[in-house]
Amino acid sequence: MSPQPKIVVGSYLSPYVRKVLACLHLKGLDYRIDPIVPFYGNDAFSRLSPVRRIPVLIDEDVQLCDSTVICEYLEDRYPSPELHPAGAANRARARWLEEFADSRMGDVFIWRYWNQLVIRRFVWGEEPDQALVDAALGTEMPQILDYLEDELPGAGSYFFDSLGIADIAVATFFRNAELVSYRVDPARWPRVANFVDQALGEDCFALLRPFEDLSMRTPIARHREALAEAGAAVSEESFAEPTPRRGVFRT
Ligand SMILES: N[C@@H](CCC(=O)N[C@@H](CS)C(=O)NCC(=O)O)C(=O)O
Repeated sequence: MSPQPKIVVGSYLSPYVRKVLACLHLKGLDYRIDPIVPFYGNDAFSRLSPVRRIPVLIDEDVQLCDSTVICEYLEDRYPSPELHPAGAANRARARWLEEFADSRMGDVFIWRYWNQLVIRRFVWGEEPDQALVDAALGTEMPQILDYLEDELPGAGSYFFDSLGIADIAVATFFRNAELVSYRVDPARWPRVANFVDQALGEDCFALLRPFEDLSMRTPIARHREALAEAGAAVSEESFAEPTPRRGVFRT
């Protein structure tokens, strides 16, 4: 009997969902997606994800939360192609870059920037806090870009020999930034600008673009239907409900 396709719970617009989808693609694994915005998760979603965050992976009897946990599970269970570099020191550095992306880039790119411009408007019907957006654009994003510019080995390069988990974890945040019209200044951060173009041009990201663009221009209540019509591999069942709830960690 052929294995059931994996189910990924979470919107195409989440950088953490995109990270998992990119890993699934690179490993050639089939999946279906329940493209929910996490605030719209129902009670069954709360049981699946006790902190009400996406992504969640359901792989037959295995249910996992957190993009890093999910990608490590995929790496353990489907080791080829390997998404971590060879050698203990390089593997540790790749994990650090992934952690830096998930935590620091997540904080700035998503909570201080995307949250203000997209979530506040389209989930809660609130105006953005312009001071937070300005601080992100003027101070915090440049600090992150300075750091990444130093960490990248050279123009046209990934962090290690070939596209891997560190690249995926970092690049995914730039796609959200791009969706709200942010572009890396190539004169100030040439390595990062080059890295972003190259990484986001890889099939594992590029194939998701139409579904991300569609999600951006479609009211949340119609995401699932519109994505299915556009050919996304949408799951049969959904963990969504019509009314949003505030998140466990932040409002
Ligand atoms: N560390 C988690 C972070 C996941 C996360 O923050 N997901 C966001 C969507 S981009 C979410 O579900 N937010 C809802 C909330 O925090 O209430 C991971 O790597 O999966």
